[in-house]
Amino acid sequence: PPAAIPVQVHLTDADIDAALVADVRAGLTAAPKHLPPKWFYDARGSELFEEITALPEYYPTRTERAVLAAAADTIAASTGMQTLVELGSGSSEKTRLLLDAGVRAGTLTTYVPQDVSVSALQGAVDELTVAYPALSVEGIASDFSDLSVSIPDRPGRTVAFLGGTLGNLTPAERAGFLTGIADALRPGEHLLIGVGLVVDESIVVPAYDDAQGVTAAFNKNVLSVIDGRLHADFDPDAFDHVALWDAENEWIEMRLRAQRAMTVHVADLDLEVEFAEGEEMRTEISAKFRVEGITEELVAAGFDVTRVFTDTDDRFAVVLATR
Ligand code: AVJ
Repeated sequence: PPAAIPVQVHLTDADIDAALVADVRAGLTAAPKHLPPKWFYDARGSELFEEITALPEYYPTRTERAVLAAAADTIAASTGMQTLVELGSGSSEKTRLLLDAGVRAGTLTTYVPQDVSVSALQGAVDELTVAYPALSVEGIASDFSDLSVSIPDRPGRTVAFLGGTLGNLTPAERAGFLTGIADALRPGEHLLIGVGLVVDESIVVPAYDDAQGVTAAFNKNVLSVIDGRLHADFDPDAFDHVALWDAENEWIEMRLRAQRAMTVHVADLDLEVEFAEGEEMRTEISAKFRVEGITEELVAAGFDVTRVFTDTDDRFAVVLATR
């Protein structure tokens, strides 16, 4: 096999620490308190997320995989993709469907997986370099929102943002992010985006509140991350996992609810935080979309929506947009 191209690292531990410090200070001193979902994903959190994707209740991952499997050749043909850039590639497991289709079509030469986790990225790059000897695989470790490094200049790009992660952004953040992607692309280049669709509450809530408690452990893990990295003394067991459907905003909101009044110390921030009994802190929004809504957002950002692929139950959409 060809020698692996080392992952390009565009964020240092110092950058990550500075971002964590700023996010935790802002979130724990706000009313109501909140923490951004990006800090779920240390090694343990990434492992728990992988477990979530295999749960019977968590339909998004397997549904998106089925949609991609059915649509991959059509996507390859209609994009003529030469370069596939994947934002937040993680393990790149579902992406193989697109890589296979791009290779079958004879157009794809380059895969650029981007992720915030250097270790996940290095593992994926090593495996893909062996599995796809004809492709050049160039890993980029960065914050996905840093689009000038996350979307390098290469010919014939299709940018993929899969898994429904767009739903973790607020509507205003989404608008800025989608516009930034449009600005990074040339006319005729593509964006492929996976989004969860609005489904009945009886389907979506269990997906974020599973019977085995894996999602609860994933949610509470963010407190262990803060304990470990900022020398805080959160007791994750003193919080309950909450997942609720916000029907007005059409998003799932995950929260952590304090079981009792307590004071938490965050040594590295020289911060003391009071929690009242029953106080809830938001840890994630996971917005679900309607095809008309995501189409409007993409058009507002400067894209044409070329194709919308969905599963037969209309639970998940893969949207192909063209700059
Ligand atoms: C990885 C952001 C797509 O929002 O469904 C899973 C994360 N949170 N269970 C999602 C998650 C709770 C997931 N994304």
